[in-house]
Order: sequence, then structure tokens, then C-alpha cells
Amino acid sequence: MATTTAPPPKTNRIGLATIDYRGGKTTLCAGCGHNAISERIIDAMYEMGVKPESVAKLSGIGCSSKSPAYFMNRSHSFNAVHGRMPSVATGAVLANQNLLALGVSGDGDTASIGIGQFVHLMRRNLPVIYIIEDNGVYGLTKGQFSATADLGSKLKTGVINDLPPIDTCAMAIELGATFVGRSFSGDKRQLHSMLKAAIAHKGTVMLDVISPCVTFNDHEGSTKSYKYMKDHDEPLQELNFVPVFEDISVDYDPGTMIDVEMHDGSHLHLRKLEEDYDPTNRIGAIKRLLEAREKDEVLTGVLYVNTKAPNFIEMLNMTEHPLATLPQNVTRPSKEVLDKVMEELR
Ligand SMILES: Cc1ncc(C[n+]2csc(CCOP(=O)(O)OP(=O)(O)O)c2C)c(N)n1
Ligand code: SF4
Ligand SMILES: [Mg+2]
Repeated sequence: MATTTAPPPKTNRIGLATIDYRGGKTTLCAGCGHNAISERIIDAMYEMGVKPESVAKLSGIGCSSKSPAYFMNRSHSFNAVHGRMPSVATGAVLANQNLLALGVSGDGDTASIGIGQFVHLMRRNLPVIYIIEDNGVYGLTKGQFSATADLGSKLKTGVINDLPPIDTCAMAIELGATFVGRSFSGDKRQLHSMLKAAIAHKGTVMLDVISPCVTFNDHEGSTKSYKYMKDHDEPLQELNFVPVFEDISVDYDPGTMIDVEMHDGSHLHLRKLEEDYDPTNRIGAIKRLLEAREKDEVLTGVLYVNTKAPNFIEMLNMTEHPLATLPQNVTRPSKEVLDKVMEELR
């Protein structure tokens, strides 16, 4: 009897299949935006040919912070204390600059309890991709408002939010993050390109991804629901990412498109949907974000990008060899050196 063999799985440029980028089975609610973000991370890492073992997944506490368990189970992973992921990420990157650090946080984890750590991470331009899975509520503890909830938005119970939101994108741009974007878990194409560009960027990437909580914040009166995003999403550009290992052949009119060359030689093409928007203009980006809030628009796309600023590793003038793997004879001062130090302190 003839036997049929299944065709070999499709592989990427380092010979891995999508399954090599998968994680455990999700325990989040069906339809939760966070699950869609995990899928986009898997696709982007696969397509960029990132070695899973070179990635460090870092998170805090929340449904969002649980999500690194659901992708890339061959990568390093650290689930930190609530709101304290940035300091763990900083330590990991300084100890081993060869790691690709991917931080996944929530709006509560970042903008409420973690705001103190978040602001210091943003001002250092440490090479890290920081994703906020933003649903406007503390999903894990049953749906209380977080600090990104919009003024006037309503909980299922009827409670109205009477405090203005923290705009994490405006804050990140003001503090010094060098790649800042906002996206929506339901916008597969935009988020996919943004994540690939994030992998190619060698500085702080801050992506605020609106990610509806279907259990506690997807009703009428919420401004982080699927319906609200469908009605209020204002994309700034159509994104197309061309990785360094693919041929780039574009013929474009600079009036309609911006070409951003990333650190590794990849290109991010931003086809302008808003004629005057320049994502390299820091002040303009903050101004436009504030205007959007007045108009009840959710601006999405690449809000700000700067590929010229030095990152934290360069500023510290560190050795190129990862500190974590330096041999002891290099890291441990000899007795003579220690004696000399003691002598100087006498
Ligand atoms: C120190 C501390 N305070 C409070 C909590 C309770 N807690 C757990 S998750 C969470 C909020 C999570 O919200 P968010 O980061 O938005 O994640 P989501 O569940 O919405 O994805 C809170 C307050 C905790 N775990 N630790
Ligand atoms: S409670 Fe909300 S945030 Fe948490 S898994 Fe369910 S839908 Fe997602
Ligand atoms: Mg949340």
C-alpha cells in the first residue's frame, strides 16, 4: 500500500518552523486582545529569523504579564514583581547585551503601580522592546480602572472614570524613548510590521497596543473596546517593513512616503495617511497626540522614531563582550590590585 508523507514544515532563514516560536497553551479568556498580540510576536520573531534562545522575555503581574508563557518557550523568561519589570530588564540587558529583551506589561503594571520604574526605563534608551497590552483596566483583579482609562469612560458596573488618563506614548516620547508606536491588537498588518521594525531597532521601543479585555471592558461606554477602536482608530501611516536580508527596491515620492533606515540596515516604509505628520519630529508628535485626545481619536502608527540617539550601552561605554560571560580572571581583581585599593583607602 502506498504511504504518503507529510511535506516538511516551512522554515525561516535560520531553519526554524513557526512551532519553534510557540509557547504553552493560553489560559487567557477566548477573544482577549493579549492572545492576538502573542500571535503577532510569534509571526514577527519567526519572519525576522530571531534565535529563540537569544530572547529574554520579561514581564510583571497581570493577564498581560502572563502572556509571555504563551509564546517562545525556548527563550529565557522572567516574571517579575508587579510593576518592577523595567529594573529586571535593565539588569538583564546590562549583564548580556547580546540578548534581545522583550518586555510585556499591562496598563496597570506600567501606568499605575509601575510608573516610577517605567519613566526611568524610558529616559535611558536601553535596547529593549517594551509592549503595553493596554485594556484600560486591571483585568486579572476583575476590571478596576487603570491609569490609562479615559476620562468619562464607564465600567460595566456603571462607575464613571473622573480622572484624566496617562498617555504612555506622549510620556515615552518626552522622556527619550526612540521608537514609540501605538497599535491595536485587532490590526494584524500594522502590529506585525511595527513589531518587525521594533526587533531591528537598537534603543528603547515603547509600543502601546490597545488590547480589549472581553470580560471586563468591552461594553458600551468603554473606550478600549473592539467597537470603540473600530470607530475611533486613526492610523497615521500604512507600514511596510523590509528586513535587511530582503532586496529593497522602492520607487517613491517623498511627499507621500517616509523611508526610515533601521540600525541593522532594514527599512521601514511609512506611507503617509496624514500629509503633514513627521515621525522624526518629537515636539510635533507630542502636539498631535494631545490634539487627538481633544478629538476623541486614537492615533495609531509610528508616532516617533529616532535612529541616531546613542543607546544606554553606548553611553556607558561598556565592553562589547557580555559581562555575564566574562571569565573570572578578567572580572576578579587580583590580590595585588585589592591591596593597592586598600592602601589608597587608608
Ligand atoms: C504589589 C501588588 N499589588 C497589587 C497586586 C494585585 N494585582 C495583580 S494584577 C493587577 C493589575 C493588572 O493590571 P494590568 O497590568 O493592566 O494587566 P491586565 O490584567 O489588565 O492585563 C493588580 C493590581 C499584586 N499582584 N501585587
Ligand atoms: S480578564 Fe480580560 S485581560 Fe484577563 S484574560 Fe480575560 S479578557 Fe484578557
Ligand atoms: Mg490592563
